[in-house]
Amino acid sequence: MPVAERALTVPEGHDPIALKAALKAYAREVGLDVVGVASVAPFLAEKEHLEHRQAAGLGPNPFEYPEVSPRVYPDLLLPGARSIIAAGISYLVPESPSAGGPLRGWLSRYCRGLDYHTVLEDRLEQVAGWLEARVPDVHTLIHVDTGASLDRPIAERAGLGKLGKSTNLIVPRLGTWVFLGEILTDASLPPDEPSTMRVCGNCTRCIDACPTGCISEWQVDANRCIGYVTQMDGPVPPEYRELMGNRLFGCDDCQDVCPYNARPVSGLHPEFAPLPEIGAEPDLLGLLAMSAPEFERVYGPTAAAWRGLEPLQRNSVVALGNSGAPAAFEPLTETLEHRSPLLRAHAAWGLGRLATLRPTLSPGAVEALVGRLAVEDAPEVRLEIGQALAALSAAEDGQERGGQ
Ligand code: B12
Ligand code: SF4
Ligand code: SF4
Repeated sequence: MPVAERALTVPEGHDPIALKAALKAYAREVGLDVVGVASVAPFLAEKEHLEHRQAAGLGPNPFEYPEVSPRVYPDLLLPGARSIIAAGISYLVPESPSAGGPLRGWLSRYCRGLDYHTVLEDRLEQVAGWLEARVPDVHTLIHVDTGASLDRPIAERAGLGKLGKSTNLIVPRLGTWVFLGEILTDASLPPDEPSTMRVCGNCTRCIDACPTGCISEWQVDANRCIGYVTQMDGPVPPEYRELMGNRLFGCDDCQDVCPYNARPVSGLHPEFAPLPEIGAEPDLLGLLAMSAPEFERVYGPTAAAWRGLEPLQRNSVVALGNSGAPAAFEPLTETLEHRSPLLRAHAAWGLGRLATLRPTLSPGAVEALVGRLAVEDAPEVRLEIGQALAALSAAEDGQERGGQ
């Protein structure tokens, strides 16, 4: 019988309400903090919004599932789907003391510990297995982040919390520091009511704090979000480099300022604590010197590894430039000789930036840049060197005029 026509049975002696209650209790037992059930009704407001974004050229972001329909009609993903079990897991852990020193980067909280995709998927698999053991012939489909499902709107519909202006889901007691995932199923479970919590009001803290100004109420221009920029392939567009500061992967500014994150519960899941070998503030020079196999060993278990080593090294070079530390001068001049043109190009920018922050380093930076230009073949690197030299010359002119 086709799945859609089948009336799925529930365990003997259980009604759907009891089944849902038992499932939620089991989900908490396996380490999920919030669980709810959403209906599979089409996400029509989201459909309109996604289409509007596409028409305006604001989406889809390269990390989003490209087609709209499977995102908003859940039964296109799992034929006969009747319910979506939405789950969230808190990832906030108590902050460790700062590693200190200028040559340190910074990792967003979501990628400091074990990769949440693996952790959450494992737990959702246990819940799906629990359901499959009780409901004959049930089908399930698990999504965590990378699937077509709209994790946030599903979680909101399932009553897990409310979406804030920053677009992050705010969960009572846990704040926004919550990973989301879901199980689509053809088992019929009674949906939960969406939360009646009223959020945000007149607050605009996330909008005001965002380094690139990419948040407008309830939407983010994803291509301008530092969370995206730090993960993109290829060169970082120049206008974002200063704004990145020492961020190596992700950005937490809109969450750090959110009043719902003022006193959230933390430390529920030590698996999300920074891995001891990396910490929250990785050593920039260590990352620059790292080999690919070493990177796989050290960063492989985290969510910061999926783009590979080069984007993190590129971001380290940007962070060295932004550090303004004299100790960054030598590593940057050495990186001008790196075999990767991407790193050489960013090293040229980094030297220009460093010497703008520390004018005493300017003559040495000019010498290194001119020396490299004499032997550099890659047009993109030559261009960056030219721009760095022009920026330094403009800065010098400005100082001379200021000194007159
Ligand atoms: C692509 C993506 C990104 C992109 C774009 C983010 C964005 N805001 O769209 C980038 C790379 C920038 C990004 C950054 C981050 N991400 Co991200 N990302 C995703 C992903 C894969 C898809 C999101 C998506 O489809 N965006 C498109 C927009 C349109 O959809 P949406 O935000 O899901 O839903 C909004 C719309 O539907 C809108 N909407 C609906 N109808 C209407 C109507 C109107 C008129 C308007 C204005 C809006 C509107 O309301 C919803 C929320 O505001 C999801 C996982 C998933 N599969 O859903 C994770 C996900 C959203 N990301 C997550 C996280 C943790 C982050 C970061 C915090 C990581 C970091 N520290 O750097 C930042 C946060 C930035 C931010 N303020 O959003 C979590 C969020 C958890 C939570 N509690 O909210 C998710 C759910 C991953 C997960 N499974 O846990 N991310
Ligand atoms: S993660 Fe950073 S850049 Fe992205 S929306 Fe939030 S504050 Fe803005
Ligand atoms: S910072 Fe303010 S406006 Fe932004 S999500 Fe939090 S409460 Fe809402």
